[in-house]
Amino acid sequence: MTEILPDSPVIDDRVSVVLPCYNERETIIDVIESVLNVVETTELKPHIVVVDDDSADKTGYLAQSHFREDDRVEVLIRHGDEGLSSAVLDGLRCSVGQYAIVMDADGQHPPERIPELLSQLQISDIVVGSRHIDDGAIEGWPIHRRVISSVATTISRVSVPAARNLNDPMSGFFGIKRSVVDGDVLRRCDPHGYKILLELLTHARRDNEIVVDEVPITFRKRQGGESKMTMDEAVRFLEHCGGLGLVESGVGERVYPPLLIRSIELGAVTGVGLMMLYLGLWIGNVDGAFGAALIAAAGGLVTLAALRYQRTRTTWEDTEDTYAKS
Ligand SMILES: Nc1nc2c(ncn2[C@@H]2O[C@H](COP(=O)(O)OP(=O)(O)OP(=O)(O)O)[C@@H](O)[C@H]2O)c(=O)[nH]1
Ligand SMILES: [Mg+2]
Repeated sequence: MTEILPDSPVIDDRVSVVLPCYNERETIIDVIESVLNVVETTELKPHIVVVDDDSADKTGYLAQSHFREDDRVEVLIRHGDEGLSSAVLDGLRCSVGQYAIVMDADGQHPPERIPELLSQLQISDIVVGSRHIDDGAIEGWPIHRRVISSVATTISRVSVPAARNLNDPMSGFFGIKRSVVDGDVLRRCDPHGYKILLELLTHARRDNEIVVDEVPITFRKRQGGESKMTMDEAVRFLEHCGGLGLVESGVGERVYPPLLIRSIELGAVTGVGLMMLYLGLWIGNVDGAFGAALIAAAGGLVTLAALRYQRTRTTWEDTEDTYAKS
């Protein structure tokens, strides 16, 4: 009988691919099948973790029933509006093996680039699928989307030091060595909004040097379903960048980033509100209706900001804001 040594290292030859999804029933099955096929061409075995936030269109249940017999696919269905970044963190918590890949479930990220991410992970800790390096591309984005994306990329590079040397810190397609995001890093992450890569980069490099690289990808058109990008997500993104800047500067150790960021927000909105009030009173002498509208808008803005501040807790995760999924 073969003796199994109790301390023999267990080598898991699987790679986890985390697929966060919300209302993606049109694409989820195709995406999972493509990922399975691509990973099967590598030396590693696929382990898919679908993380669904109880989508109204039952994306998670669809994946669950379609792959019921396939133990390569795990589906996590969360209840209670938790959001993209925390879905990725939960997916990473369920990951196995040496590496994990994170990608969208709407068909925009090319699964055929997974082998390249994996091979680059032999020498790097985090490998980002980048749209903004040679051979990278974005299909079919209108000009306004390109402008918004490049402004957001600049904001993240300026405010988040960990993003400074990356061409595409906003990417949602990346590979990561699981040793880099051990329990401690995942515990420290305080997800807010869409950009989980910024969060992971910031916390992973707090204790250790990490090597980050990029490989080119073509970001395709959505293969079905609808974008979840909203104005509210844009505001959260700005808050998140500010919060991560505080974490990296060390101020975040002394003051809770969410409270400080929301205080600054409330102060700035109150300033703008006062200017609108002054303008409204001034214009009101010439055109009463327009002046009154401006004064009402000023009041509305300041009330919203005050409500947002009042709902803020010490972590972003516990913070309620004015956002609700449709
Ligand atoms: N679990 C979970 N997944 C989400 C949530 N919001 C978005 N997603 C998924 O995250 C991925 C990225 O979201 P998208 O809306 O495609 O964002 P995007 O690619 O920046 O925007 P588009 O280019 O307009 O599609 C998709 O797979 C979404 O289904 C959420 O709240 N929870
Ligand atoms: Mg998308």
